[in-house]
Amino acid sequence: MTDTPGREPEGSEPEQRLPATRPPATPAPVERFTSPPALRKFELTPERAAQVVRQSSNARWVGFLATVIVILFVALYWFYELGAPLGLSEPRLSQEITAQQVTKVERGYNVYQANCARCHGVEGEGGGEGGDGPTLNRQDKLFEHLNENYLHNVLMVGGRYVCGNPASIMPVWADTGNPPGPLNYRQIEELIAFLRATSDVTYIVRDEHLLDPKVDPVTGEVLTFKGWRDPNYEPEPGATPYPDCWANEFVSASEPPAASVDPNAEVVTFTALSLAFTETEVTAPADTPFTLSFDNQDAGVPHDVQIKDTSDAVVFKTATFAGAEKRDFSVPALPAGSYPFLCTVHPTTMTGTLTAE
Ligand code: HEC
Ligand SMILES: [Cu+2]
Repeated sequence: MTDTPGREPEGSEPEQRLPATRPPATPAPVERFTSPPALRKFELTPERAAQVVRQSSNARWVGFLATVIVILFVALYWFYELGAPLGLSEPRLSQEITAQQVTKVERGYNVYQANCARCHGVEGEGGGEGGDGPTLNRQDKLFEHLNENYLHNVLMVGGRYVCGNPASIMPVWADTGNPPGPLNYRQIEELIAFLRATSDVTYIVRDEHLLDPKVDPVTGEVLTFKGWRDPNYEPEPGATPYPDCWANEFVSASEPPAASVDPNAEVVTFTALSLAFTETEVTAPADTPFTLSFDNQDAGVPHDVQIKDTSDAVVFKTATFAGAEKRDFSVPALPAGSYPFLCTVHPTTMTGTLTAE
């Protein structure tokens, strides 16, 4: 080879150059596509031939089974993930959602018992020992009034949201409220899940931190609870919906007609202040009608006076109204004796005895 083709030094071989000449193409002989005779020297023995047949049949089986396994796996996984037909199993995702819902309710139960039961009652029956919260477990209330949105707002804004009473004793609960309360958004969610939980599911009382089921130390059984809301509840046809403000729940219930008060009758005064009757021992004239003057001094809080006889039958009940307001009622003649009285809004804390003599 040289760097300067055509100018090779004298006497050297002439350089071969492109395009290189090719020998003319001759058609390839047919034998070229068959194996050379040397390779066919050894024929397959019949044993070897049988072995080859068997092996390829095995290989086909392996392939077939592998395909079947893959198909079965895909089918089973499909049903596991999306639910078997005919409702034989639930889709995995909705199982997971149910399980998380149960956990939420069970945690919400603990949050409720720790924070709310003292005012709203262990069972949501209202009027706990710490203050006087309204009932939360009434079906007509849970049906629509206590919806998720409303509960969110009440826990965010506090008791003043409920009836617009700025002096409400229920504080703000959410830590995003103003002023911030003690519960974070997860606890609020859990509380709402608990308050809306249905009564057809039995939940387990769990330890707040470990989530272990709590066991009754006496019977050794796991403690359980049920939701409050009856999922099949339907309001009576024509029933009025639950009032926007819980205080009106009592006001709208069977009011005694406002009878005209006899100006000459003796006046007996009942006073409600700070969720209590200021006088728990009251004296009234026997066998003669008298005027019950009820002075409700609790602004925004409904109270009433219900007088019973010793057999627990109601002999008289005033209207239920929010204070601060004073109203007079005519009480029919009572035979001499002693009569327990109470406020039906706060039946556990507001009680007293009326003596007719
Ligand atoms: C200090 C007592 C007290 C505590 C504790 C308390 N509440 Fe209340 N709650 C009230 C009072 C009182 C009202 C009525 C508001 C008003 O009109 O002043 C009320 C109202 C409500 C209402 C609205 C009820 C209705 O009929 O519209 C809901 C819901 C509620 N509370 C949930 C809770 C929850 C959940 C907790 C626990 C985190 C809780 N409360 C803790 C006293 C309390
Ligand atoms: Cu009362």
